[in-house]
Amino acid sequence: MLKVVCEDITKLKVDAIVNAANKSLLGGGGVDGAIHKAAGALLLQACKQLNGCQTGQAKITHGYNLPAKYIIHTVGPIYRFHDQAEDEQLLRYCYRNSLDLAKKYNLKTIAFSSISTGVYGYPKKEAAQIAVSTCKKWLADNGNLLEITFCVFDKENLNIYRQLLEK
Ligand code: AR6
Repeated sequence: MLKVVCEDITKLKVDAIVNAANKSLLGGGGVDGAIHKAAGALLLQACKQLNGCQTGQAKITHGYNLPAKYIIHTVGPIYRFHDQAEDEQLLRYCYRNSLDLAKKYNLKTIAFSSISTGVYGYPKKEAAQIAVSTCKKWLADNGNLLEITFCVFDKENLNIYRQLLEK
């Protein structure tokens, strides 16, 4: 199942939330900053043990003070840093690798932030199309194993996801 909510992702009670991190995994601004602030200092300690993360890859930690049990940290592409096909591919990998990791941990519910659509500059509509199509395909390939929530933070993105999910 796929759905969209417009909320602060740090408030969601799901098995895992997906953080839009950077390669250092040591925190930053945007949703990453909000997650580190809400999860507490133990998250940073755990992230320091992970040795960073490549673009398109995903790593997992506990949720610490969050209502979510786990945090999956993925690193989206910086828009136009690579050519368009590569940007798209890397963003797809973020979703797919996060879902594979959730499956590996036997999780049932996962909520994604809109990876790369803030500081990293990915156009919201293009990013949402990639997010929805990748998740739909993953669910079809994996027997609808997970309940997937897209957690957006603004009306524009909410409307984009609503339209895509109605189809
Ligand atoms: N809950 C849900 N979504 C949020 C929240 C929140 N609390 N706060 C922001 N968003 P961004 P990126 C949305 O910039 O583009 C960080 O510094 C926001 O509206 O957080 O992948 C990292 O450390 C936007 O749609 O992530 C990296 O250096 C979306 O989250 C860099 O930014 C993603 O925006 C990653 O950039």
